[in-house]
Order: sequence, then structure tokens, then C-alpha cells
Amino acid sequence: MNTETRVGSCNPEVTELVARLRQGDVRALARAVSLVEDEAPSAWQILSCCFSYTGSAMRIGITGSPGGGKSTLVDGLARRFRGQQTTVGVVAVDPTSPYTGGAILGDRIRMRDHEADPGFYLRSMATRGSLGGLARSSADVAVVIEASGKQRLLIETVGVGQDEIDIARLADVTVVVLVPGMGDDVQSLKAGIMEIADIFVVNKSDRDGADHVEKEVRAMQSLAAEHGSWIPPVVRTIATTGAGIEELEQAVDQFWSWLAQEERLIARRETHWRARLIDMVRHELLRELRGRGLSDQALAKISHQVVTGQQNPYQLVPQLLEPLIRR
Ligand SMILES: Nc1nc2c(ncn2[C@@H]2O[C@H](COP(=O)(O)OP(=O)(O)OP(=O)(O)O)[C@@H](O)[C@H]2O)c(=O)[nH]1
Ligand SMILES: [Mg+2]
Repeated sequence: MNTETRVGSCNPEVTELVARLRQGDVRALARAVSLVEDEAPSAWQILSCCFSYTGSAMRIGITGSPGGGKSTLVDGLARRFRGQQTTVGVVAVDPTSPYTGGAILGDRIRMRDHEADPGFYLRSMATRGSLGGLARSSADVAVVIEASGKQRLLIETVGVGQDEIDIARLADVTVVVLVPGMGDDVQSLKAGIMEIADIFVVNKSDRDGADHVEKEVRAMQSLAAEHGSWIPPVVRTIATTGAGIEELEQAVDQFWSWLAQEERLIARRETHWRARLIDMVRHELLRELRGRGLSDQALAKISHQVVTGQQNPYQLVPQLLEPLIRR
């Protein structure tokens, strides 16, 4: 299929915007990302248009405790990749958290170096109130950034909630960042986050206790029932000096090679898409219903009626869906 026919299925404005971002126009890319993030009316078309250009980038998720040095590691990896002429996109999901504060500012200062580099693009995203909304919008933003031709995507999230774990799950390679001083806390980290690790990083290894954290991880691994044939390695880093970044890159490459075998990457992406497709359908259905008057206010009213016995939810839901079903 040639490029023109694929892009041609979108309206002229979107086609032009996507063509521009594909040619490396950073402003077009920033605009497309904003439209997608804001769920503007053209968002769907932009995504539909961009999707054809995705699938070949390596997506690396970096997650872990707040302030663990994730952004510094992302920066270090990005620099290495750029040094090899590999283009890089970063989606930094900022928790706008009470934990570290100023993280966005930190990211901006560090990333200023990359500003003039057309092979690098960073987007910081703030957490939204809507449940699951952040995972979806970061996945969508990643689609647009990848369509601009970035070969590697780094997705940073704080592994504090299910939402963030869902985001990390969108990656092909998930790096979980731990730090010394967590001690027995490794076990108390959200179980989910430990399970999604393909690679563990013990960052801030310049501090005491890196051994201890590594031991904790190993102990946990030996208890885990099923590993498959990949046992997540533990890489020690000092992100601020760059120590261990090369080893981290090697671990990422090794995992990527492992994924390429036996169609593991395809299987992994299929699992991700299964979850995303369900989420997309659910989201679109709800959006459709909201467009037909199911506002928050209406929802509150109906809920009240359900509680007071004036409405039967088992009759109501089919009624709500009825107009959406074409027979
Ligand atoms: N000593 C030491 N400090 C580090 C290291 N890596 C990062 N830091 C510092 O730790 C602080 C937090 O680093 P960030 O990279 O912003 O951490 P983060 O995980 O992205 O933080 P949030 O996004 O707010 O969760 C900064 O002051 C870094 O300079 C390290 O290896 N050793
Ligand atoms: Mg950060």
C-alpha cells in the first residue's frame, strides 16, 4: 500500500498536519500531540492517520518510585541513543505529585539541551482526574510521536497507581527503577509493579544499600513461581554521572533480542492491544452516550433514582444503549 492512499483517507487538514509532522516539523508534531491529548474533534482522524506509521519503534517504559531518578535515566538513555543517531521520543507522565514537586521543571531544565535536536521530542503529561484516561491519552500521544519517525520511545511514569502501571504495560520493555534505602520496602512496592519488570535498575548506587536492594530483588525472584525463559536482570546505575547507563542499554537490547524470538513481541503487543481495544470501545461508547445527554448531572440524578427505587438499572442500561445499536 503506498503512503498517499493511507494518508489520503483523512481529511485534507489532518493529512497536511500529519504530512508535516512526518517531515520533521516540530510545531506540527506539538500541535498534533496537543489535539490528541485534548481529545479535540480531529483527534481520532489524526490518530487514525498516524497509526499506519507505527509499529516499528521500540517502546521502553521506565517506572518506579517517585524521585528515584527516572527522568535522569531517561535523559541518559536518550543521550546514548542520540549518540548512535537513533531518534528518540519521550512521554513523561508527570504525576503532579505531592512527592517530589518540581519534577516537570527538572525535566524541562535537563531536556533543554535537546531543544535544538530534531531527532528528539519530549512531551510531559499531567495526570488527569478521569480514571484510565491517562493511560489512554499517553498511549495515543505515543502513537503520534512514533508516527513522526522516532525509533525509540521512552515512557516515564511513577509506579504508584494502577493507572501508571497500565501505562508501563504499554511498553515493549519495562524497566522498574529501585533505589537504595528502600530496604524491605521492595516487598511492599505495589505487587503489580514488580511483576511487570523486564529489567530492574538500582539507581543511586552511589548511596549505601544498593547491595541490599539487589538481594531483595533476587530473593523475590527466587520465590516467584514462573519466570519463563527471561529472568529480569538487575542493573546498577548512577544516573547523575551516567555510570551503568551503557549496561542498562545492553540489558534493553538483550531483552529486545529475546522478545524478537518465538514471536514474543507480537504476543506481548497483542496482549496490550486486547486491553486497549476494550478500553477504546468502552470509552467511545461512553463518549457517545455523553453526547446524547448522559452528563454527570444526569448520571447523578439517575443514580439517585436507582437508590430510591424509581429506576431499575437492569432496564435502564439496555435503554441507554438501544439508540446506539443499529439493527
Ligand atoms: N545521588 C544520586 N542522585 C540521583 C541519581 N539519579 C538521580 N538523582 C537525583 O535524584 C533527584 C530526582 O531525580 P529525577 O530524575 O527527577 O527522579 P524521577 O524519578 O524522575 O522523579 P519523579 O518524576 O518526580 O518521580 C534529582 O535531584 C536527581 O539529581 C543518582 O544516581 N544518584
Ligand atoms: Mg521524573
